[in-house]
Parts: sequence; structure tokens; C-alpha cells
Amino acid sequence: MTTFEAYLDSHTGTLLTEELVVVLRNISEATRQISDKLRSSSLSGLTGTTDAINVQGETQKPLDLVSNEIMLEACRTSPSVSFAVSEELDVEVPIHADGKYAVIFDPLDGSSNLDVNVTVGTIFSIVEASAATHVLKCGRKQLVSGYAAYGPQTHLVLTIGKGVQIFTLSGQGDYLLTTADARIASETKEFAINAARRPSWDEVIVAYIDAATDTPGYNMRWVGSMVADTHRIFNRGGIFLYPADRNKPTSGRLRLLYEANPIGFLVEAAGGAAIAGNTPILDIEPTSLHQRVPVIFGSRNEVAKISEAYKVQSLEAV
Ligand code: P6P
Repeated sequence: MTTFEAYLDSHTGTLLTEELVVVLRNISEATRQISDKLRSSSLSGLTGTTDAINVQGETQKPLDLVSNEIMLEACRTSPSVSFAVSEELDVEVPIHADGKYAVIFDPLDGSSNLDVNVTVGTIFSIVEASAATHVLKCGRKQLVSGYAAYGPQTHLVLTIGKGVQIFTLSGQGDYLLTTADARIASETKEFAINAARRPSWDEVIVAYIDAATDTPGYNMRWVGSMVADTHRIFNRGGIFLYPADRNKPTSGRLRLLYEANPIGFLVEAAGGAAIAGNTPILDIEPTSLHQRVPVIFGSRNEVAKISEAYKVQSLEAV
């Protein structure tokens, strides 16, 4: 089976520079270390919460901090990394003055699920950035994006701009290619949404969810861990919705730079669609490191139903 390293080597000099290959090797090693930390966290006391609150206003868990440090170390050991941007840190971290790539990451997404042993993940995105002002780039300008899903298996899902590859971590610590050129099914009857937030939905989302629940065959799944829900969609199709508040059409819970953009880049590379209301997520010009956006992505034909409904809504509003 093709190893992660062999896959990178086969694209060095074409889709990947040698420097980017070093960054990706170090990120993959970081995910191996995070996976190890998670597997035995109840034995090592890395459970519960700390007294710290991050820039998101969330109480940090010990593994949030450990995972963040492991990802920062991966950046430090990569000479071409200029800045690191983390969900856990207020501002970008200068890494190497002559670096040319910014690594943007959520070190442990879904960590509120850790103590109940549910799949969580590391999400990452790489853009060209030789200055801090270059970090805020729209999602279409990502060079690479990916995530590690720490579940019954540890999977590394990666796009280098062409196709999506899924690697499985072996017992010997090798990432082996188990799905080449993953595609997201264009049709689905499975939606993922936090139904408890129905009062905040706008009429497009209410109408879509009501139609789905009234149609025989539709089902709902909601893990509460974006990487887990995303991974299910990559494997059997589906649509994920974390929509805006009805009174604030550009609001959202999920962050653009290290959740919506990297996932959106992967989803489009696998033939799916990713929108924030009636705008493709990857077209949004970022204005701040931690800005939040509405997120709807997955099976292309199902996402199209919603983007069409928003188009009709905006025409009727004229
Ligand atoms: P809710 C986890 O905190 C996260 O950022 C995503 O991983 C997940 O999809 C979402 O929030 C869960 O949100 O409203 O269900 O707690």
C-alpha cells in the first residue's frame, strides 16, 4: 500500500514544493503524537478541564493545550513556516522570519467530546504567507488542507489541491493510503444539524429541514464534532448544516480560517459543495483570524437545494 511519504514524494516538484513536503511530513507526525496522547488520556490524567479560557471564550481542556503545542512544534521544525494561526491562540505566532507558508489549524476540534470518548480531530490549512498580513486569504487560495480524525481508527484526510486522499494509521505508525481520490456522493438523505437551535434558523433552513423530515427515507445524525460529521459525509454522503442566526445572516458558530475553509477545500475537491448561505465558503474574503461564518456543506445536489432557496429569497427581497 502507498505510504503518506510515498504519496508526497510522487507529487514533489509538481503540486508540492520540497519545503511544503517537509511541512506535511511534520504535520502528519504531529497527528500521530496527538493520536497517541488521546488513546491513553484517562491513564495520563489528561482529562477534565483547565482554568484557562481561550480567545473563543471556551474553557480549554488539557488535550487542547497539549495538541496545540504539538502542532506548534511541527511548525517550528519546518523551516519554511512563517506563521502559525491556532484556534487556541489570540493572534498569529511568528515562526521563521524567512518562512513562506502559514499553517492555520484547530488543534483539537470537538474536544468537548473527549471525556465521552467520541471522535475528535485536528484540522489544518496551509497558505502562502511571508507576512502576517498575507494570512487572511480566501479559501480558494489554500495550497493544502486536511484533517486527522481520531476515532476507532486514526485517518488522515488530505487534499493538495487535486483530489482527496484518505490515509489510515497502522499499528506500526505508518499512514497508508486506504482511499484514493475520495468522492462525496452527489445525493443524500442524511442531514446533520443541531436541532435544538431551530428557533435561531431562518426560513430557508426551517423549510429545508421540515421538507427532509417529512420525506420518507431521510435520517439525521449529529455528533457535535465537526470532523466526525465531516468524515461520515466523506464516507457515505450527507449534508452538514451550522446555519446563521436568522437575525444575523453572516453569523455562525464555526470559524472560517481553520474550520470552514479547510473543510470546504476538501469537500469541493471531492465533488461536494460548501456554502455560507448563498455564497461559496471558499469565496469569502476573511477580515479577522477568528471570524465565524455559516457553514453548509456536503452532497452537491442537496446543498444546491439550499443555495437555490437563498437565491429565490434574495430575488423576492428586491
Ligand atoms: P453544538 C465543536 O465545539 C464544534 O466547534 C464543532 O466541532 C461541532 O460541529 C460544533 O461545534 C458543535 O456545536 O452547537 O452542537 O455544540
